[in-house]
Amino acid sequence: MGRTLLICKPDAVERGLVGEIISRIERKGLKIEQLELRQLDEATAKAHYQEHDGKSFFGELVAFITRSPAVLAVVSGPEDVYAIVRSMMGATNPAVAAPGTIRGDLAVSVGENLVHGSDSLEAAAREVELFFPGLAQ
Ligand code: D4T
Repeated sequence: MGRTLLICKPDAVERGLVGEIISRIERKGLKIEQLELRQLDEATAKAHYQEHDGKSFFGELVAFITRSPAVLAVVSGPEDVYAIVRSMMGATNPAVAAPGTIRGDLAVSVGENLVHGSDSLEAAAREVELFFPGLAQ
């Protein structure tokens, strides 16, 4: 069994696409273990995106992810569930995200690309613990 963190970013909530996104995850056969609408604070957003600290888009990224509530989900499935969710999301840039993926079907902007998914086993463990501490116990 594996777990991963999925974030329906503020643009997904604002555009009313949370149901569509969660529905795709459920139809795929993955399980929603935790689901919460939450306003992220700046410190949590910076911790989550620490690998991008210092990049040109870091300020915009933190401002975007904290501008209105996001929906946080812990998704469980097979060991490589993080990779399954990533492939369903499509490429970071919606211009090259394949049709059939969440970003390929529903997004047009790199800055507002609807979803975040953990990109490795280690990232999944770290991110689930950051947003839902104690879940692993
Ligand atoms: P996240 O982390 O949101 O799941 O996206 P990805 O894993 O697909 O992409 P990423 O970590 O490379 O980028 C994180 C986040 O930053 C935004 N971004 C990215 C941006 O606004 N401008 C850029 O040039 C890049 C590369 C989009 C996703």
